[in-house]
Amino acid sequence: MLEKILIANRGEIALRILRACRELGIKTVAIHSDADRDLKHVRLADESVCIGPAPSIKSYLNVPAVISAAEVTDTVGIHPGYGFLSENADFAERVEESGFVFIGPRPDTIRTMGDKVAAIRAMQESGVPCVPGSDGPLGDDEKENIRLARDIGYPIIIKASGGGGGRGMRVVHSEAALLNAISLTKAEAGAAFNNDVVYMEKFLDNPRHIEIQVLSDEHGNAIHLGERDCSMQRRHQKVIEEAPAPGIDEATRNFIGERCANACKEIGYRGAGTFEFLYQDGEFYFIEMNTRVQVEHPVTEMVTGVDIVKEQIHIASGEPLRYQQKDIVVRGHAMECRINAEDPDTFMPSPGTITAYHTPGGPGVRVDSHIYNGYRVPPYYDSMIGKLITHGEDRTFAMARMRNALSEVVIEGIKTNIPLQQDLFKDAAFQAGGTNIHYLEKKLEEK
Ligand code: MV4
Repeated sequence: MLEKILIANRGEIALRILRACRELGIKTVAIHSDADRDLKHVRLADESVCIGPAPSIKSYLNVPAVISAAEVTDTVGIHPGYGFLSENADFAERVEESGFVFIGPRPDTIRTMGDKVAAIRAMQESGVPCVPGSDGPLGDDEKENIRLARDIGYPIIIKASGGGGGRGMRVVHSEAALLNAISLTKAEAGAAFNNDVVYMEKFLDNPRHIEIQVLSDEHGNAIHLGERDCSMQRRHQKVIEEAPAPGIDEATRNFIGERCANACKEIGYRGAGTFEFLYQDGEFYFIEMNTRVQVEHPVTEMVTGVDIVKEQIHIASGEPLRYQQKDIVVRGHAMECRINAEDPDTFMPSPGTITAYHTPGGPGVRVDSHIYNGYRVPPYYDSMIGKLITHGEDRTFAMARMRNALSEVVIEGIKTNIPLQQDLFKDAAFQAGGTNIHYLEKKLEEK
C-alpha cells in the first residue's frame, strides 16, 4: 500500500480523497494556494504545503510546484482528483519520471483518450458501439467530405479531436453549410487546442447522457459498476446525476457494461474510468472516455457499495481488483445534486463568507462538501461547494429523501442553486424519469 499520498486538488474532492486515505491508514499531504489556507482538508491533512498564489495557473496547474511539494514531503503517490491536472498526460508522465505513483491510468492511455479520434478508434476496435461517422480525421478532399456527410445523413456534427466536454463542435443541417463548417471548426480547433484535426458524426438530436463506471487493474482484470444518467445539465455543466439510469434494465446494463470492461482489458486500462455515451432510441453510442474520478462518482458508490476512491488507491498500489463482476449488484437508487455558490436565476458566481450552515441528515443522506460555518468561498475557482447525495430503495424514495434534504439545508451569506434544485425535484417530467440533455435548458428558457 502507498505510504503517503499527496492530494493534488482542492475543495470537496480533496476532502473525499483525504477521507479514503485515512481509512486506509495512509499519510496525507495537502497542497493549496494562498487563497485556500482555510480549506477543511488542509486542516485535517498530516502535512500541508502552500504551492503558490490564488490563480490556478500559478498553483494547482503549476506542475513544477506540485512535483516539488511531493519531493519535499517524501510523498509516494499523487492523487489528481478531477479537473486541474487530472487528465494531463504530460503531468502524469512527470509524476512517474520523478519516481512517484500516479493514481490514475498510464500517461499514454490519458494521451489516447484526450485525442478523441484515437479514443473512438480504440473503442471501435474493442467492440464498444460508437456514433456512425467518419471513423477518423476529415481530409482536405471536399468531394469526399460531401459524400461522407450524405452517406451518414444530415444533420451531422463536426467535432475537434482535441476538444471534448462540449468544446470545439458544430452542428451542420445541410450540404450548403458543410464545407464552411468544416473550415471554421478546423480553424477554431487549431487556435484553441493547437490541433486542427476534426471528425464527423451523425448528430443525435434528443439523446440522454449515460455513462458507465469501470475499474481495471494492472493484472488484466476489469469490471463495470453500472451506469449513471447525467442528462440534467446546462451549458455542459451537470446539475443532477443519478444511478441507475431510468429505464435501463439489468440485461442492457450488463450488455453495455461488459463491452466497456472488455475494452479496458484490451487497452490495458489502469484505475477508475468512465465511458461516456449518448443514449437515444434504445441504443448506446460512445462519445468520449474520462480517465479520472468524476464529480458524480458517489451515486455509483451508493448503489454498489464500492468505494471508488479507495479502489483507485488499491489499484495504484499494484493490487489485483478486490471485486469480481459477480460481486457487483445495483441496489436501490441514488441521486446527486451539485450545490453551487451561484445565483439560482442568473447563474452568476456568488463567492463570500458562509455565515450559517446546517447540513441535512437521516437515513440514505450523504453530504460531500468541504464547507463549514465561517468558511469563505474564494472567487478564483469552480463555484461547486458540495454535493448532496441521497439513496433510497427505489427512485421515488431517493427523490423524496432529496426533497427532504434540500429543505433541511441552510447556507447563509452566499447565494446557492438550492432553489433551482428544489424546482427540479418538483418537475413532473424529471419525476417521470428519462429527460434528455436539452430538457433543463428548454425549461429555463420557458421561465
Ligand atoms: C454529440 C451530440 C449529438 N450528437 N454528438 C457535447 C459534449 C461532448 N461530450 C459531446 N457532446 C455532444 N455530442 C453527436 N454525435 C450532442 C452533444 C451534447 C451533449 C452531450 C452530453 C451532454 C450534454 C450535451 C449538451 C449539448 C450537446
